[in-house]
This record gives sequence, structure tokens and C-alpha cells, in this order.
Amino acid sequence: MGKNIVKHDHKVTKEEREDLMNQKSKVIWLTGLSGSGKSTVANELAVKLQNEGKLAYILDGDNIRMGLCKDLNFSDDDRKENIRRIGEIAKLIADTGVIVITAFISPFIEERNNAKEIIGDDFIEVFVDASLEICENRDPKGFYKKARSGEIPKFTGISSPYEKPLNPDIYINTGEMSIVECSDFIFNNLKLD
Ligand code: ADX
Repeated sequence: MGKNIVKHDHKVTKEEREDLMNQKSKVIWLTGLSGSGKSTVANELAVKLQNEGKLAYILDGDNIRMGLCKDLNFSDDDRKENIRRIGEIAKLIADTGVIVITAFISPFIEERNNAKEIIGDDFIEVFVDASLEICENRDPKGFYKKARSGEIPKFTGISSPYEKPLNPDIYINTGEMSIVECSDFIFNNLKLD
């Protein structure tokens, strides 16, 4: 903690906010290659949660990099800072009682562990797996092509590493399961009550 800073305790607790909304907050942390389907799965899951009467909110890599993290690029250090900020924001939102779904490549084991440390017990790591070959074939934004030609440097999976989770809480493979199956599988493995 910084110098001359004193933590305030508030009267209304996280548990009371959760009770008000009849849910338990979580941070559903989706990690995987670009094009693996993180944002698509996050959207499907958010619809499912909404339909079940659970309040959820998505934090998404591309969107956050247009605002809060627009000063950051894709060097290892900037990716770590990106994930540190997302970890802190996710923790704050989860403290409101809302379920957070994050969709960031978050390529390094150490930074994901760091996010887990910041967030605590609410953190659920979901590995959104799909082979590099599949992601590259999908290439929804045309970025793999540009990465191969050198136009985009330090691209995850091509010229920058992706460290797979060794022991994720939930594993889905978007090359083998449909998006709805993936979303349902995550939903069924959350303990929300
Ligand atoms: S992370 O590595 O810091 O977690 P983040 O999820 O925020 O990445 O952003 C990834 C998105 O940024 C990708 O889906 C892609 O659209 C875009 N992007 C642009 N340049 C790169 C790059 N060099 N490596 C990976 N993604 C990139």
C-alpha cells in the first residue's frame, strides 16, 4: 500500500450486494490465442447469464485497449501492465456483486497468476483452446496474415509466446465444440448460488 493511505471499510458489504442480486460474483477469466473465440464465447455466456437473471459484464481486450489501456502496446511489459490493470478492474467490479467475464489473450502464466492473486477466490481460469492452425485459418481480423508477413510484430502465437494454462479451472476447445456448447459447459461449471 502507498504511503499515507488508509483503507476505508464500507457499511454495505459485498455479501449484502450479492444477496440483493441473488448471485455470487465471479471473475470468469478467458485466456487463449487471438481468434480462439474468447469474445464470442464471452458474449454467448453473457446472454446465458442475463437470461438466467444474473448480472454480468464483459471486459474485452480490443475495447479496453481503446480506452483504459490505450497507452499500452504489445511488448511483454505492456501486456503484463494490461493484465494487471484488468485484474484490478475485474476485482472492483466483482466487489459490486456483478459477474465479470474477461476476454484477453493474457499469454503469460505469471501475469495470470498475478491476476488470480489480485482477485482471490472469485477467479476462475478458463482456457479457450483452439490450435494455432485453426486460429490462423479463421483469421477474423486478418492479423495472422499481417503477422506472418511481419507487418504486425510480436504477434501472439507467431512472434510472441502463448503459455498454455497448466491446470485451468475450466477447459473448452472451440475447434471441437460449438460456441453454445462451450458457453453452456462454462455456465454449468460455475457455482453461482
Ligand atoms: S494481451 O496479450 O495483452 O492479453 P489483449 O487481449 O489485450 O492482449 O489484446 C489482443 C488483441 O489485440 C488481439 O485480439 C488483436 O485483435 C489485437 N492485437 C494487435 N496486435 C497484437 C499483437 N501483436 N499480438 C496479439 N494481439 C494483437
